[in-house]
Amino acid sequence: MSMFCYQCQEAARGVGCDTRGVCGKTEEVAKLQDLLIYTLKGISQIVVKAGLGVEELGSLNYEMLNSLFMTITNANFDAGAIEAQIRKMLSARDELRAKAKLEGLHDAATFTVGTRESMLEKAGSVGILATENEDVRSLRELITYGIKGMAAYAEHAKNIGKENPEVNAFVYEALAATLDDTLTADQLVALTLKTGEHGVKVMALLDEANTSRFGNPEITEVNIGVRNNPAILISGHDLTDLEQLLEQTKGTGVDVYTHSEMLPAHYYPAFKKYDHFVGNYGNAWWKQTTEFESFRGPILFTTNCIVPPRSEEVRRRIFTTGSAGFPGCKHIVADENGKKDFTEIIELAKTLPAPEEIEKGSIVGGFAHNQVLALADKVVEAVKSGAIKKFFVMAGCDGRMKSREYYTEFAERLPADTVILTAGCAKYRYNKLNLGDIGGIPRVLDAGQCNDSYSLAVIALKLKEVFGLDDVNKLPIAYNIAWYEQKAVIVLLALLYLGVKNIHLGPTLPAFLSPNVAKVLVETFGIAGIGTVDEDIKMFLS
Ligand code: SF4
Ligand code: SF3
Repeated sequence: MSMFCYQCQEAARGVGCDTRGVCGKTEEVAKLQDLLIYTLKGISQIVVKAGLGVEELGSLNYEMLNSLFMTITNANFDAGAIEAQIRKMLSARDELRAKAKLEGLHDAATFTVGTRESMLEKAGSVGILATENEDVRSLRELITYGIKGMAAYAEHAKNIGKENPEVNAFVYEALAATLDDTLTADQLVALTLKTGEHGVKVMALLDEANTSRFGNPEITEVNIGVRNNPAILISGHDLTDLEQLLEQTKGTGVDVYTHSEMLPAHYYPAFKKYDHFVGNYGNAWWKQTTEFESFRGPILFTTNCIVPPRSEEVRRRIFTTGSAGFPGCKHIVADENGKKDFTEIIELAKTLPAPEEIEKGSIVGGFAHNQVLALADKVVEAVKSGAIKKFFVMAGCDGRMKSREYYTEFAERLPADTVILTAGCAKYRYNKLNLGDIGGIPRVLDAGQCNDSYSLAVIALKLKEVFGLDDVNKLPIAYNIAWYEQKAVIVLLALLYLGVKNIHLGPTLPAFLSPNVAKVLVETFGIAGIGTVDEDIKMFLS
């Protein structure tokens, strides 16, 4: 077997990708990502064993986050960039080890490699399958994927100048633990929950960072049509990149549109002042193969989810920044102050035609915690009067699989006295349906990006308080979550930590859950998969 990866929902045959990723990841990139993760584990062991505090580690904290982020599904396909990151992290590791003078370190903390060839050879023996016991492997990977999602959110917060030392410290603690062969399955289960606890912390941190810098999201109608100017499409999750792009395109005659997970940027007051911030173009990430063709202008990827472009013409229009990368696409690096120069993208946009219209009209969103709590009286009244019978949290990710049509049908067939709470790119399965409203409250309330699932938890906890309940599971809220990549893993672990039970997860359960680990999740938390739309609606409403 040349590679092995099973970290996302589209893992080949529901088992794992072993020759080339369904996502387009090559064997080389998969192996280099494995080696990068292995290196981070080695660094973590040194940090933990030497008892180093995160405040002593300087830029290493950020580089850990960035490295983890580079290995998230669909974030970085550039072998050269990953190789360079391995070299950077190996030299940081060796410097740390020289200072710490520790005995009995794991191979991850001491191995050496030279050429790319030797890296690939080393990677072959340190990947996922190197852990033989399938339950231990399953728990180690579950924790590692949670940490990847956590790192992505921590990196966004850090870009806005917000850090939580506890989150940084936990990244080392958790990664070091994945090398520890003395830990029992029970101890790893406990660590999984602790990962969820830090997931709540990191989402709270990012929420604080975003809202303190850009204001609280508010109800917003977002245009989904186009204007007749050249334009740039921005995708991914990083709002500081968007802010810089909007500033630099001001007065240039170039419009800016969001794609996929960048849509919720329109809900923030800080971005409403830009007249050239026109609207959202297209749908969830996986539709980019056709939508980027019709957009015609340059595209800036600030994070995942990149799909390998079908043509050279589209590839030439794609730019990446931050942890994102794709071979042959220009990568824009920040200077030491975090400033990025997007001139080349803007100049290219001016030479290209305006986007082709693929839709008309608008969609509504902006229902993060502050906005929903401002409407709390109305919501509580609607629940008390019976106008709203149940809320359905349908947050998470979208993906290519046909089985995801389930979520559109589910939304369509829910009774008219139910409300969908959503966040993440899962929303594109139903945010353009005409589902109406209940006394002025829209039936689909979009809180924002996947990290804004935090808002949904805050709303649930507030409702619990308002209704005087002792358990969040007594609320009329059902959880039918769709997942794809590792950010959804940290969101799920955070919800479990908050005590949410009976979460349904689809369209398929993770391939990385061994039967025994899946059994623990089912028995302890009531986690379940999905069935047919009609049966599930009946089950949720009963
Ligand atoms: Fe396969 Fe998903 Fe891994 Fe890509 S990220 S190689 S699709 S399991
Ligand atoms: Fe989407 Fe990739 Fe997960 Fe942020 S952009 S939710 S899939």
